[in-house]
Amino acid sequence: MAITGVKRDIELLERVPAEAGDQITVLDISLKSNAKALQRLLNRGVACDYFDHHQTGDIPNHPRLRTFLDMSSQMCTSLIVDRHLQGRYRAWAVVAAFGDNLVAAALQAAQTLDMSRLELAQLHDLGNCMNYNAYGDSVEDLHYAPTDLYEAICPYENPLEFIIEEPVFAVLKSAHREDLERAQDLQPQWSQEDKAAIFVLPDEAWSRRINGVWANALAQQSAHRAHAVLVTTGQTFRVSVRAPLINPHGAYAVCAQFAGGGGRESAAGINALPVSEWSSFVKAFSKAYG
Ligand SMILES: [Mn+2]
Repeated sequence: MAITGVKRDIELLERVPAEAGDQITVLDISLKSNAKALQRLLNRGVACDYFDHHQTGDIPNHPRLRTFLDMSSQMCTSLIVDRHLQGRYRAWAVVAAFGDNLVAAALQAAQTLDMSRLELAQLHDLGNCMNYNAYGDSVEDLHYAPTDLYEAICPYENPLEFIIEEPVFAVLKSAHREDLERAQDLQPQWSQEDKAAIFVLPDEAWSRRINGVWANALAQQSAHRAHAVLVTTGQTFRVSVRAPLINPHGAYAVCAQFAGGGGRESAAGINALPVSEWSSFVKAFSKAYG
């Protein structure tokens, strides 16, 4: 049995119905956010192997818990698992590392695979598509429920065979392109010369799927410009701010002025900005970057 969800859905352990004597494997969710549920499972007699690269908090010391944690910036969960499995499913680990945008680490891991440049490019594409399918507010926003995607890939030892045999890759690739094209048709809601621009996406599933990917694409396209991408959700906006790539600072400071704002210097966000605070947001953003 597999329990998973959209990318933002990380408190998964509290949904695990394991009993004494069961063995569970946890992948790619922060131990800090799941600490209580983990402790409960361990106390109940469940054994756990925990693989992750996010914030850990305190790591419980328990005879039934084995941890495989590595927070270094060029690591992701698939590469931690790959190390543990000694390369048994390395091509899939490479797909996942590409999907996490760890291109250098993916290429390095792929060195033992003896693949052509074209084959590696296909793994890269597949990783991007699978990553794209994780973004949305709920499973209903996605093209494939993550559990279905997991079951679809399970029979395949080789991702290149999966690409040929199953429709999933082609479906996700064209859906990704369509979502991006919709976003690219939009004009900024507000902009100041070539220094700063704010885009507002409508309250639709494609907006919720593409906003993060699109904000990164905008940053790449106009490296001198700061970007804010807002997704309308009823009476609020979900906000993503990207500082200019050539001077990646200030995003956190803009978002932290609003309730529910946070993130990093280069990329930050606000969970639910009331629509009534639109002009305060424009002012803060323009003061920082205009
Ligand atoms: Mn991860």
